[in-house]
Amino acid sequence: MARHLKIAAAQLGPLHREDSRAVAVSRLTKLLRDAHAMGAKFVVFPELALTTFFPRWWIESQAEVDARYFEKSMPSKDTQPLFDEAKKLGIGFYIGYAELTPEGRRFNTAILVGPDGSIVGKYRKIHLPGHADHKPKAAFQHLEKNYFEVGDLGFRVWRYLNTITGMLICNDRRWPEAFRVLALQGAEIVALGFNTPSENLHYPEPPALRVHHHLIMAQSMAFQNAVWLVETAKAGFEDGFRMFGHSLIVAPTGEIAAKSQSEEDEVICANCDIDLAANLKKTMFNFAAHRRPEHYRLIVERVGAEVTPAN
Ligand code: CDV
Repeated sequence: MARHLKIAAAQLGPLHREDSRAVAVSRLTKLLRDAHAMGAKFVVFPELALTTFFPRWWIESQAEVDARYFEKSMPSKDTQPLFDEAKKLGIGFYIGYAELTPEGRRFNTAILVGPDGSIVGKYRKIHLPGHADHKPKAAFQHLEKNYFEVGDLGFRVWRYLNTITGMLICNDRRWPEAFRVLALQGAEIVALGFNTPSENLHYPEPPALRVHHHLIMAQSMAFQNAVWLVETAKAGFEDGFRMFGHSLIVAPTGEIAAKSQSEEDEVICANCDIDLAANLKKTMFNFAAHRRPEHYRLIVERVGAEVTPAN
């Protein structure tokens, strides 16, 4: 009998600089209840879902950054109500947050929480976009390389709600390697939260084109790796800076099963047939039969492109 799992993407509208953790947690808890009312058993929240997207600002005082934006424990007194509500409703969830470890290391992190409220898995973002240097003339910045270390936990999957589930965060969705490493471990679901500015920091680009790239990447990554892909945005004009919505649930066929309509708090849900990928995995994307890793060595040996013609 086919396995079905009702999965929700719980999109957040803007969270402003002045919004407290209590505001964020109460909105997340409301979204969780909405998802439960739709029958969801697994809810995917965005990247850095407890605060505004602070890497858009250069902030001199690390003490201020740590106090305002980083979590020293998870759950904490502030976030416990979300865990309690999820446990009460019997729902599992993915959520992203800025992690400050006891050793003083900082990561852009996501966790997978079981329906019993326990933390099942942790992922620390590996593809950190943007820059580390201060660009005071830019309209906004993207300082993830300043505020976070590259994740040290690798790309992993977990047994979760009778599926095999992996986690990624935002910019990871642009890198086929990340998905393939999850797929090679048997991933059936990939959960991912994102914050993507509607404007390009580096050069003028129509916002619609940025959404187009987001959609084609999601559809191709889901299909080529035969996984259900759930991508959840934090969206809207956050402290005046716009980020697009377009939260998605994509089937292993590459078809969009659900898509958000707004740039506000919004839940979308799909009844996902986890076994939908079985035929694809036995035929076109039967990795064991068709992959040729002996010809893929450059993928791990070379980081940047180098012009190396054969003639
Ligand atoms: N939070 C992100 O990782 N955002 C990047 C932007 C900077 C391009 C993204 O890939 O959406």
